[in-house]
Amino acid sequence: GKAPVRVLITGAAGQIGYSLAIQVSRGTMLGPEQPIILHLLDIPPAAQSLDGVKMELIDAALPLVHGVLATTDVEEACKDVAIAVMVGGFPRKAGMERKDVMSKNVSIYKSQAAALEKHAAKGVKVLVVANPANTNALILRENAPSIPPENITALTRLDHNRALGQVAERLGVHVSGVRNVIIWGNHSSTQFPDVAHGTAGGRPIPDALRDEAWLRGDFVSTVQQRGAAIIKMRGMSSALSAASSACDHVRNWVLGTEPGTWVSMGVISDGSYGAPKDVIFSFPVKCEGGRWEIVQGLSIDEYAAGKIKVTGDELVEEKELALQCLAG
Ligand code: NAX
Repeated sequence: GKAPVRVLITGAAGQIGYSLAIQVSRGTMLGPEQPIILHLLDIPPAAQSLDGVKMELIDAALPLVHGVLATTDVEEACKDVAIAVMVGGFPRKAGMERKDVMSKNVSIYKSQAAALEKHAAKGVKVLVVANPANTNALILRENAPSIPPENITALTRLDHNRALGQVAERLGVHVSGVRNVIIWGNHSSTQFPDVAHGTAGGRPIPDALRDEAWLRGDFVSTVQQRGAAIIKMRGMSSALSAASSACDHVRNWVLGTEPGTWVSMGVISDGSYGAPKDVIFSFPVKCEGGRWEIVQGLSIDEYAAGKIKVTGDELVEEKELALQCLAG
């Protein structure tokens, strides 16, 4: 059989971590043939709960799992990991300034970047889930110069999957027939969910729907605000869908996207489509051989260009704030 791959999950005692640990363990992330060793990291106040998660993973008698390391030591957690899913972070609490939240995450991502750089396997692939996801990924990149920038990504696949789900519900078709939607920009309420190049049952989505008002109105705001809508319903934020989408992101990155299909990933921007350079920006990407590539040549109308500008501006602003925090 294959040698086990070490997969790091930070924030593993949290609610996404709880869902992600079992999904990874059942092969959703790396395939049903790939054995894994889980590295679960959290902070000392969550140590007991983290040990409880480890106990449950033992109890689930999982054939793919060849070991579970539960630790609060960042250096130990990063040792030889080939995949790192960064779910731990400092959430924004009511009444907190954006700058204060940013500075907490800057210090977390700075030290975790250093530990990854020092201890992770060569070629480690990093996915940042914790918010502000794009900018946390950028901080990680700034502080881990020996990790190739293309190996550091942020999660916008949940937004992408939400867009697929909304279109499928609206058309009354199965979600597997809907493809090639795009999330542009930031994983925040400025993101631009775009169906202009997407298809449903092989037909262009705009033709299948024939409802431009919905596509430019409620569709966009529903996808942008879906996280808040879930919190309102559950009293907790999205967790199973976030974990499932994180598995989709890594699986496509490692094992490839289907021919003729792209997905959305937050990746280092080269300025394609008028996005600002050197921020982590969500683009349509195709993956093959463990590498992603931004899909080129899509036409961008004035409406889309305006939306890309707004979310790009926000990312530049977040970057400036993060760099201020980094400078002290
Ligand atoms: P939880 O609060 O349930 O879990 C977070 C866990 O991280 C906690 O156990 C906490 O102790 C741990 N943690 C905090 N600082 C840490 C550190 N320095 N090292 C290791 N662990 C640390 O939050 P949960 O609902 O699981 O959400 C996790 C993160 O995902 C949040 O930042 C959230 O905003 C973000 N999300 C991002 C999404 C995306 O699409 N990119 C969607 C879902 C989610 O909202």
